Amino acid sequence: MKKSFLMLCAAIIVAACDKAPEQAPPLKLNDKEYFETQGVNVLVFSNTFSGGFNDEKNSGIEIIHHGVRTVQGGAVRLSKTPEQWDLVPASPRRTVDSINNSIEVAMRYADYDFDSRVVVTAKGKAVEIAVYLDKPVPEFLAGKAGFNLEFLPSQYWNKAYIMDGRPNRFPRYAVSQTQAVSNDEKPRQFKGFRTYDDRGTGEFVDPLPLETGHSILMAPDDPERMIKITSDDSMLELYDGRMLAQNGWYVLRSVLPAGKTGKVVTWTVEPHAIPGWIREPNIGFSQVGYVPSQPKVAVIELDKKDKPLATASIYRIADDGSEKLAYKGKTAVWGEYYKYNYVKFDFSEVKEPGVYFIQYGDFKTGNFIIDNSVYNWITDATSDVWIPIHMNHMTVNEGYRIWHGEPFKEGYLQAPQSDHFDLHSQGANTNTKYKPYELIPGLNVGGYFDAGDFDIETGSNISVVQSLVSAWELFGNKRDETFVSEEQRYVDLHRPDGKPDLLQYIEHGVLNLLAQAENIGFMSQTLSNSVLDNYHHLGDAAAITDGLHYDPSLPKYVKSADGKRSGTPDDMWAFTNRNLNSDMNAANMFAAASRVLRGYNNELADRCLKQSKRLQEEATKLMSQRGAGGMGRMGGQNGQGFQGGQRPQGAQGGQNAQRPQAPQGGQRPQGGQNGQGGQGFQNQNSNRAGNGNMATNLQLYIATGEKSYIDQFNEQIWPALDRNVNNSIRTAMDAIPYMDASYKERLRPYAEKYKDYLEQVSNNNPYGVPIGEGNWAGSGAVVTYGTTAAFAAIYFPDIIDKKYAYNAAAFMFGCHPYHNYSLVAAVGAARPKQVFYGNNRADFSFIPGNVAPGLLFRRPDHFENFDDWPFLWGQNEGTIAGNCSYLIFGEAFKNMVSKN
Ligand SMILES: [Ca+2]
Ligand SMILES: [Ca+2]
Ligand SMILES: [Ca+2]
Repeated sequence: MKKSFLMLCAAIIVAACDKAPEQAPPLKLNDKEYFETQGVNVLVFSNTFSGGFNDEKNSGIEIIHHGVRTVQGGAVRLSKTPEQWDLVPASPRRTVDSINNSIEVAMRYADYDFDSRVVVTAKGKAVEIAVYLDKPVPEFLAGKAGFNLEFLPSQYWNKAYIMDGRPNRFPRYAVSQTQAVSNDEKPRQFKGFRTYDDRGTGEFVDPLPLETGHSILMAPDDPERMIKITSDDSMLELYDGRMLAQNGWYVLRSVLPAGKTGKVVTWTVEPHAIPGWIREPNIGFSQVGYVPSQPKVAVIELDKKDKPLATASIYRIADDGSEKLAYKGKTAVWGEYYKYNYVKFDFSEVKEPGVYFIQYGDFKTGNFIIDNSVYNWITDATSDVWIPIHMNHMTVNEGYRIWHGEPFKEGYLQAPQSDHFDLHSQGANTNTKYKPYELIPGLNVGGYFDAGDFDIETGSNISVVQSLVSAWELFGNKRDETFVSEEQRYVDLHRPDGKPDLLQYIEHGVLNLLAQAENIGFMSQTLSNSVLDNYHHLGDAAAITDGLHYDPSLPKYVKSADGKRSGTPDDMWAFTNRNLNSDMNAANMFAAASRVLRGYNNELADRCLKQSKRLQEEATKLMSQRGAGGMGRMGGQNGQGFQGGQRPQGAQGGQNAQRPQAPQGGQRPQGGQNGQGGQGFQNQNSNRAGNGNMATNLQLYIATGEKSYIDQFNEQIWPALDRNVNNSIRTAMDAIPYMDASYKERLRPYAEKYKDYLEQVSNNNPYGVPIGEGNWAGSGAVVTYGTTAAFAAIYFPDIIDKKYAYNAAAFMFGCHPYHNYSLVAAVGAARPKQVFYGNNRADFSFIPGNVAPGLLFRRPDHFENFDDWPFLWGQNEGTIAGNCSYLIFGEAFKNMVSKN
């Protein structure tokens, strides 16, 4: 309703504007080094292409158009519709010329010794984009290299475009024409891998244009999206990138002419700016609702040109459906945070259970509930649906639907030496008794898919078991909504089987990790895809590989006569670089698991304890042999560096610094696609892990009662707390139930210090939680922060207020920048997010209970979370480790809330 009203206003303004075009303000280079006018931001390599995952659809020339980043990828590219693993340009030089209102960026493809430059200059309401060559395009790239600009499909599909006067419409689904071209003509992809399986044709698929011409007007039917692009010297070609990959964008490009130097392509790009446009307020509140006693504060995000209103109101929806004013109060200006201005509206006084909404000026939010029960269900979707769907090596059924069949029946091969994708690698030495490509027996059992992909990240799986053990031991959640049969390799959702789900989930995680320890001898880095062309799989996990053992003596795509082997090299690989920190984490986890499994599955409990002691001993011995100073202290090479990198916030160093780094074992140093789960989790847990055998010693003490373990723990914990209280207090609190009262008393001063840290974080931004700025957004860190804060409020209620954990919950459930949707799939009554980067992302859907990384920071000043485009993992992917740490958060939080 409101939107169509605004559109109408916009249309009227546009109509008026046609009569007085001189009123539209010109684009100007601002002090943040982008071109700006109200409603339009043109960024020129504020965000650079990253080497780790190549094209993340987050880089180059970008346009934030009426608040939405709808255009990106502006750069010289080597193909028509670049995919994720196509080469991206390095940008060795970026020069901002504020006098001439222009930015110049040098681009380089080292693989082809190919350099070019792009110069973007503001010219009135438009920018001119010009590509310069000092040397002609290399021969192989002639006719291939071009200047590309990409447009977000979900914001343009179904809208009109007009090319050289010919009207047309952006297609809702990818249905256009392609040609097959010899692989010899395909520019090299990332590290020489191929994103496609050519089925033996020797050809790749090359899209044909939807339209070509010299002038295109996009979305004349939508003033917020309308852009006019013209080129006198080059042909504009419009492509649909989704022909090759579901995450492709619409691409407009001009091929660079062969044999020429100087200014070779010139475009004029004019994004329409609605005169006087002001972004709608984003009224942040908890979609899940509030318990009566808690603080209730809405955070209202405002355009800087918007004038804050002095008051806001709370309306109650009465039993007869009428709306009654329940509270009216003053707003309080918090101030500026990046590009927006913030005011807060405290309505803590509203305590009566009921259904409410917020009214701020003309803006009315969706409804929310105040009641003591609102948080009761916050983890159910995660525990009953998301986690079991991510069980590997099982068929997973729900009602009438099979989520996936049993994957990877052929097992896992020893990885050969490989500088791999997804941040994995295998060194020259396998460290095992297996030869490269040899089947490692027993690994195709148990374990969890990492995230939106299907590998088993060992580090994540270890943390999953640890989280599940904590949930079991600390909160005793015996919920039984899932049928799990390891014998049948079958999972059925919503079917109780008399066994607590948590124990079954722990058992399932342990089965794979034990198989690694027993068959490999130590913890693998990962069990992952061998070929890139099935790594990006979307659909049934059981269809990723053919389930048959790879036999190189057979021709590709051919099966053996007995139907048991095939010539298709699709078997998964086990990456076996030994990482002592990972072994130490596993020792810690196995000790905890053995304790929980005792009495449920004694045989498994015995195996866990045996591996725990062996790995702890071996890792300790090997570490002291390696003799690095930090190791004894921190228990592993990751520990230290990791902590430094993590705090205060996530991937600070941002995309360039972090991503390309080789993985250090199972732990992703930074929010890699996977690490992620990791991320938030690791914030805390890797610290715990990083605190190394400190946490392991505690777990072994709890498991065995042997005094030597707790003596060592005591020797380690106090210096660790002295070094950095917020990194170690969670581990310290984990010990409270097992220690005497004097231990807790000795912790009190550290709880006081921790409170100082919480206070400091609370004041850093309007939302009062740590907000990350890495290229994997920061929900994980918020969850971790909230978990530790909740535990602290439980153990030290006289020191630590509940408000810190309440802030974290509110952020997750809707009180955050950009939009106010709950970041947890299907959780939050009125408006959870609708699309996530799960393995069903091609359907623009979600797997219930998933936790999105959330608000992705784009330099220099923009937070975003797309809810109509699932394919940006840094915003929308959930990970097994992250979602299990959300489970702990939920349990700790509910426990805290219930305490008076
Ligand atoms: Ca069960
Ligand atoms: Ca196979
Ligand atoms: Ca992965």
